Amino acid sequence: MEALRSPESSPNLRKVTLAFPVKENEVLLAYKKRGFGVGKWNGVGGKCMENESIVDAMIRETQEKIGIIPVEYMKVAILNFYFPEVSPDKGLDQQASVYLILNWEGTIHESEEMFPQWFNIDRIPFSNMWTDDNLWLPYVLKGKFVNADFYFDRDQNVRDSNIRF
Ligand code: 8OG
Repeated sequence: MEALRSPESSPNLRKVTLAFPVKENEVLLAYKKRGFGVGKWNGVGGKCMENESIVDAMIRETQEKIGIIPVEYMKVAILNFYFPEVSPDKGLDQQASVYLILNWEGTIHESEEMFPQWFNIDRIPFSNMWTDDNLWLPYVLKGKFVNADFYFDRDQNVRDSNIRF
């Protein structure tokens, strides 16, 4: 059986960003209309480009996907996603840097890839999200920093996790 990949054995995880605009007791989620994670509600984000900083990627992805430019934001989590049952060549293993966006310029709008909607933080649609999200999102929305490793099966369900607060 293949050993679980880990931060030590996979130091070069693909870097991705994930950002959640927040106001009062609401969080903005966006419905993914195509690509990886299609059909799920999620924060907004995507892959960092070569030679692009993580913050620059977070700002670019947010602008591309929901039309706003983050001006005040905070990093709230580093999440390592592993797919031990899928060949590493597929590039599914990745590290997400997660941000809350506290202030922004522009108007939130739909794009070809995502449909945005505000949700009360007590009514987040976890049953239509990645299955790890209910293990960390409630904590970061309450101001905790989360550092975690999640191991997924072929069906994109979490089969193991290691969460540090
Ligand atoms: O560029 P692309 O859309 O493929 O980037 C994937 C996006 O999906 C990126 O913003 C990170 C995010 N994402 C995962 N896995 C998970 C997960 O388990 N939970 C959440 N909330 N987002 C995830 O790739």
